Amino acid sequence: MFQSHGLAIPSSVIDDDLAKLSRAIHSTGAENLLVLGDLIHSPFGVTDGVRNRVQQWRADHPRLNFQMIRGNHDRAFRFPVEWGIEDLGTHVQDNPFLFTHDEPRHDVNEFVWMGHVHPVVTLTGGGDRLRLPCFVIFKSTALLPAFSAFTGGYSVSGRAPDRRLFAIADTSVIEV
Ligand SMILES: [Mn+2]
Repeated sequence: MFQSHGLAIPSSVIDDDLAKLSRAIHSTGAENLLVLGDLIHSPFGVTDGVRNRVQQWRADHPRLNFQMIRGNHDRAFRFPVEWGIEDLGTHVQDNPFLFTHDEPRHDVNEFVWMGHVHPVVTLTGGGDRLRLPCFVIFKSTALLPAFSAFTGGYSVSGRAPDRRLFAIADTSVIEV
């Protein structure tokens, strides 16, 4: 659910994102959903249509525990009560993990999961270029890929000794 520069994005993008989320919830049997910030890009993009669509989706998942950490884009946004979101503030600790949006915390011993950067990796081969969202895993920090297909990303490339890259290719996650 991202709206670029305050413009409303096509409702099909929101529908696709929500459908993908529903598939992930059903296939994993997840009871808890934790969003690491930037659920919305701009409050101006949350039209009545968007608000209602998410409300409808939420009603379809009544038993889901929906939690979120605030991102820089939605730090001041008042999430509709009907969305049923538990606001966890800037970070949450769940040993041995710490979840945050964009505030690296080097004062903790936990393994930190972060959003915000949403890395992508470009694979080349046979004259083709494929740009895929990816996880970047460092020794004590991991960067999550964006969930929405509408989101851009920070390009990472090449092998490095201090991190591993895992690309999302359709329904598979592969180390590259
Ligand atoms: Mn962000």
